Amino acid sequence: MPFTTISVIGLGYIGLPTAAVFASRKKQVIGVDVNQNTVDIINRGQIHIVEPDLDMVVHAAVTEGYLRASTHPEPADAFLIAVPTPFKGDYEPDLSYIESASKSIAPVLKKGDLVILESTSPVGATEQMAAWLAEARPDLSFPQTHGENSDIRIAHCPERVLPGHVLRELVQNDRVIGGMTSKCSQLAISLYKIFVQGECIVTNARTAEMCKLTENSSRDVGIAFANELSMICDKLDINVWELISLANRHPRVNILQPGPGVGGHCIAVDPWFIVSKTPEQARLIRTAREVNDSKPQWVIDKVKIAVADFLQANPDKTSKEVTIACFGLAFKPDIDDLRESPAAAITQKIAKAHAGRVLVVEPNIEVLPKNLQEKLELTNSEHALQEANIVVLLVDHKEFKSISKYQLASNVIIDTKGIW
Ligand code: SAJ
Repeated sequence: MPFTTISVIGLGYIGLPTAAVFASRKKQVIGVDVNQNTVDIINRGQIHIVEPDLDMVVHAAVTEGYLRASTHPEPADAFLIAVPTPFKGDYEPDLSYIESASKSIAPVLKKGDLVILESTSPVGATEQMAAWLAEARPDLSFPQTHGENSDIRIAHCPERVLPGHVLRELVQNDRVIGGMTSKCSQLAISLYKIFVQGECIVTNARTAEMCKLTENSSRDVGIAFANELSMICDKLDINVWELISLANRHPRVNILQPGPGVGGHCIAVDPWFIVSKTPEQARLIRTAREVNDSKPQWVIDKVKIAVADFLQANPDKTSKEVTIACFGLAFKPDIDDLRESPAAAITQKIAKAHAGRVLVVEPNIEVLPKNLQEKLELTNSEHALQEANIVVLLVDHKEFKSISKYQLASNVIIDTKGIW
């Protein structure tokens, strides 16, 4: 087996579970992160992110001595780069984390090593990473100049795991292996086969990069279609949920679900990597992003109309006396991740604009994060339904699905997920 020591650069939502799973297969794993606090937490056998069962796997890996974190790269046989690839203000991809990760591992590379880029990346990023490595290590040869005879093997193998199911999907999902040469792909397969039970399918690096972007864009376009339908149906006085369930009875139709917008760290970002490379061709992909990004404001406008209607029907009240309750803050159901969440953004904007009280129900958290504390009161469903005049359902958490029509009878309801 060519891999005794494996290094994972970037110990976030993808890097940490990947490092822990390699360690659980009794490989020596060095996790590297620029954040000293993250490194300290992991070295105590704890985790700094939320993912079911990850705490146990990391704890076992650290206490058994297979996983160790550090702020500085050390020699290893394989390096997996799993750092963020955000976009800049103009939706241009920001490769600066990949650049600094490559430059940080370059000094410890040795002949025979494998470097894998796992971060979701625009087409061409793997070649760019290879160029940075080659520039830093002129004493070693790389696939872009030496093909199958290179000292260093390089591949792009995008992660495709679903937050909340990461440990299962890491093992079970098929893996796209985009080597810069065929030997690069073969070495990458032997690395992933340490824990992957799904198929490892070989392609080139550019196709692997585009494949990951395509998967998330496909979902984004699908959700945009559902969101556009929801706004059309609102105008035409048609129940969009009924409409979609009827249309989905057709054997070749499978429409996704509308919602308050698209959140998370991937689907709302990755399509821009296609648009930025091919702006003239990627028209549908861009429009889908714009439709999904416009949905939160549409929901806020609905709430404003509901407040105005309520005041008209209750002329003795002022807007200060109208209480709004927002149900759900997470970016999708049954998780506690509030980052990049349209529900959280909508709630924050409602709190800013509304003169009266704004209550929040989020069963997956115990305290509101600092940026959401101003004017918002965290409470439970029962209390919120009792106090609120207007109820806005933003996330279809399982706790909310069991609320009955009877309990909702005295509130004005804006249901962005169609569960009530
Ligand atoms: N959403 C809808 N309607 C739907 C489905 C989802 O409005 O019918 C919304 C969700 O509420 C959420 C957002 O879309 O705000 C994204 O949620 P998601 O469950 O579709 O995806 P993520 O962001 O949690 O994970 C995605 C996955 N990609 C695909 O399913 C194609 C995952 O496999 C990727 O690994 C991940 O992105 C990633 O890291 O790229």
